[in-house]
Amino acid sequence: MMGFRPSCATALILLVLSSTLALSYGLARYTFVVEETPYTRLCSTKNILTVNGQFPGPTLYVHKGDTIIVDVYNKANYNITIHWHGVKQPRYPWSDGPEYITQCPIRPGGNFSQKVIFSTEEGTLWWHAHSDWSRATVHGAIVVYPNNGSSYPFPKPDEEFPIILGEWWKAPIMEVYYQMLQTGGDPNISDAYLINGQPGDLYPCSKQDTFKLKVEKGRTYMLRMVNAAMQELMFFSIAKHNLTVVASDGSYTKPLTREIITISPGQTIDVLLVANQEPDNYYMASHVYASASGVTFDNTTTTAIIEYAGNYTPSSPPLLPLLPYYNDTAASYNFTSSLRSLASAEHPIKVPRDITNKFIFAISVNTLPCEVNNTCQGPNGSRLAASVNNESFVNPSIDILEAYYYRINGVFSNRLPNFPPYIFNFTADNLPSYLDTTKRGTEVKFLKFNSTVELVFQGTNILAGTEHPMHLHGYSFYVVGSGFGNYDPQKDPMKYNLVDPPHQNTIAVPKNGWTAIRFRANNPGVWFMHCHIERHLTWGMDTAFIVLNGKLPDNKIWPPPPDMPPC
Ligand SMILES: *[C@@H]1O[C@H](CO)[C@@H](O)[C@H](O)[C@H]1NC(C)=O
Ligand SMILES: *[C@@H]1O[C@H](CO)[C@@H](O)[C@H](O)[C@H]1NC(C)=O
Ligand SMILES: *[C@@H]1O[C@H](CO)[C@@H](O)[C@H](O)[C@H]1NC(C)=O
Ligand SMILES: *[C@@H]1O[C@H](CO)[C@@H](O)[C@H](O)[C@H]1NC(C)=O
Ligand SMILES: *[C@@H]1O[C@H](CO)[C@@H](O)[C@H](O)[C@H]1NC(C)=O
Ligand SMILES: *[C@@H]1O[C@H](CO)[C@@H](O)[C@H](O)[C@H]1NC(C)=O
Ligand SMILES: *[C@@H]1O[C@H](CO)[C@@H](O)[C@H](O)[C@H]1NC(C)=O
Ligand SMILES: *[C@@H]1O[C@H](CO)[C@@H](O)[C@H](O)[C@H]1NC(C)=O
Ligand SMILES: *[C@@H]1O[C@H](CO)[C@@H](O)[C@H](O)[C@H]1NC(C)=O
Ligand SMILES: *[C@@H]1O[C@H](CO)[C@@H](O)[C@H](O)[C@H]1NC(C)=O
Ligand SMILES: *[C@@H]1O[C@H](CO)[C@@H](O)[C@H](O)[C@H]1NC(C)=O
Ligand SMILES: *[C@@H]1O[C@H](CO)[C@@H](O)[C@H](O)[C@H]1NC(C)=O
Ligand SMILES: [Cu+2]
Repeated sequence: MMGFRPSCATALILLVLSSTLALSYGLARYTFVVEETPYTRLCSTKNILTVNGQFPGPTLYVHKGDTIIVDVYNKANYNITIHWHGVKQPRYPWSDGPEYITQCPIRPGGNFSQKVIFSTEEGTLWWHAHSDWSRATVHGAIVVYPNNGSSYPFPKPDEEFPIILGEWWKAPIMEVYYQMLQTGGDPNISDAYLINGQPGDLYPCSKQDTFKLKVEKGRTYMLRMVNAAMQELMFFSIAKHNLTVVASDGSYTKPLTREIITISPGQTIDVLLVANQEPDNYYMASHVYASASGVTFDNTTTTAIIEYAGNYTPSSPPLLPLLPYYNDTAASYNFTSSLRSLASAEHPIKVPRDITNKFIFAISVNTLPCEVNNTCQGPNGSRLAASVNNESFVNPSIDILEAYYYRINGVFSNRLPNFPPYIFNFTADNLPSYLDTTKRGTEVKFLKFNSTVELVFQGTNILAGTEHPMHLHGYSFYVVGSGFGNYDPQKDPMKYNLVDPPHQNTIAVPKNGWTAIRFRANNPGVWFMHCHIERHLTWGMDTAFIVLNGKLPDNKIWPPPPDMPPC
């Protein structure tokens, strides 16, 4: 996988060309050309959307606190937007990227110069398309190094590599997407999972291209892991080696040594790998953690190979790690709930203690009646949907940010309930089917600048309980508590961790359980919040926070750039 660095020539030309670009003086500049490129996997070739012809796309290398410009050109036949996942973009939602939330899509032939403002993030993040389902192939890693004068809070690894988990359909992803919309049922499952774009040699026609990580005995490697899969949480392990987690979602963690990790779609995890075994070839492997009963999933296993340097006859096949069973909720939850912020003097944390806004958001998969005839492929001929507090989010046709900024009425409304509108045993078995349905609308939530938010996500067992990796744009939040069953507002807060909770931008709410997060609303703008399982996002498990401007000049959003894509 090729990374790339900005071209000084481009920066110079632009500097000479335009005084309106004075803001960009000195900023590193990158070019992303979105185009259709033929790729062969699993014995067949199809065109996929790529950035600069690469899949996975180019890795961006920055330092903490940098601001960069990415000039995005759409040379494909699909609308596109690019999101910088986990980058807070202080006061600058204009470049955040989710279509119809902060911008209209860049249409075929269009372009958009996106300013990406790094602030407190340090570690690994990623970028991906945020338009229809194009993120399946339009994604790449972002490496945020410590800034000048500081260093990693652990011994510097000898080498570092992005490890990007992906998901591959033999059919064009847009056909899978459109078919799901048309039938109203579940989308077709994928044909493979990928490690750095390759399925690995357990799949047909994949042996020679299997990703290989060359290591030397005694050295330490940092794997910058991204789960870019569309639909699934993943277990990951390396035969005979431990993995020591040191960061997640661009924040350092206390070192956590495990044989197996779980990573949610949207999440990033930095792990240290010590090459301390006999020189040989060892598999790294990943398959799903999928616990919803009655929901089919791609149960294949992707692999890559750790190849030690030296003269030896490698085991053939290499040793395969033992991964947990697909529905091993205990293994997944054990890992996710064991993450802790580093919370050191150099990397302090600030968990809000006095809470001004408390919300409980019930998150459900639902059904809606099929339009006109009753033959959709959801349960009982229904159309599948999903909701937050019984509101299934509908994308507007003008983005919410511009509608808010220019005061265009009728695009969204702020009536998302603060608490679930119906109280029932959310996680009970065999819930009555009248609970299946949901309202639809474009409902958001306003927050005053500098308010302190506690948000409890309550999973439900409507249709089938499953995990939901909830992602918030514009912020990282502290995960102060979680558990199974129904959240208890009296007892559960007493068990919160306010000392070293992990600082995440994506958190998997456990199956038939709850997760409590806290954040200070100090980044004004329009910030999408959604499940990072792609079908749940499409079905409407989404909302947005509109964080209002504060009183001081630097508490207000910047004005928009001149080249916002038109609606
Ligand atoms: C970028 O888009 C603008 C506005 O549509 C257009 O004027 C300009 O020519 C485009 N630039 C390139 C290099 O395509
Ligand atoms: C770090 O900053 C110092 C002082 O500002 C400077 O002398 C040094 O060259 C910088 N190092 C790098 C790698 O940029
Ligand atoms: C989805 O799967 C069905 C059943 O195997 C198949 O008929 C259909 O062509 C598939 N659709 C796409 C877009 O691959
Ligand atoms: C993995 O970690 C455990 C517990 O720290 C330790 O006992 C074991 O030796 C380690 N294994 C390897 C291969 O490093
Ligand atoms: C995966 O699913 C297929 C089809 O349902 C089944 O035949 C196969 O046994 C499963 N494989 C594993 C490893 O569970
Ligand atoms: C996991 O799946 C297996 C096989 O389908 C089943 O026997 C077992 O009860 C399931 N475990 C849980 C915790 O659901
Ligand atoms: C979580 O997993 C670790 C390591 O496998 C184990 O030591 C610990 O007991 C588990 N904790 C729970 C609550 O299951
Ligand atoms: C009725 O259902 C069929 C089969 O799913 C579908 O192809 C057709 O478009 C539907 N008709 C309308 C008017 O929605
Ligand atoms: C489907 O319809 C049957 C009969 O009306 C009902 O018993 C069942 O609960 C329904 N299932 C769902 C998932 O709505
Ligand atoms: C809710 O449902 C769960 C699962 O069936 C059950 O264990 C629990 O006792 C129920 N809670 C209440 C308050 O009824
Ligand atoms: C935000 O609130 C905190 C705590 O009340 C206060 O210390 C801080 O000054 C406020 N910040 C701004 C910009 O208002
Ligand atoms: C592409 O975006 C434009 C502008 O929002 C919209 O009108 C059009 O319907 C979109 N096309 C598709 C295929 O979604
Ligand atoms: Cu979900």
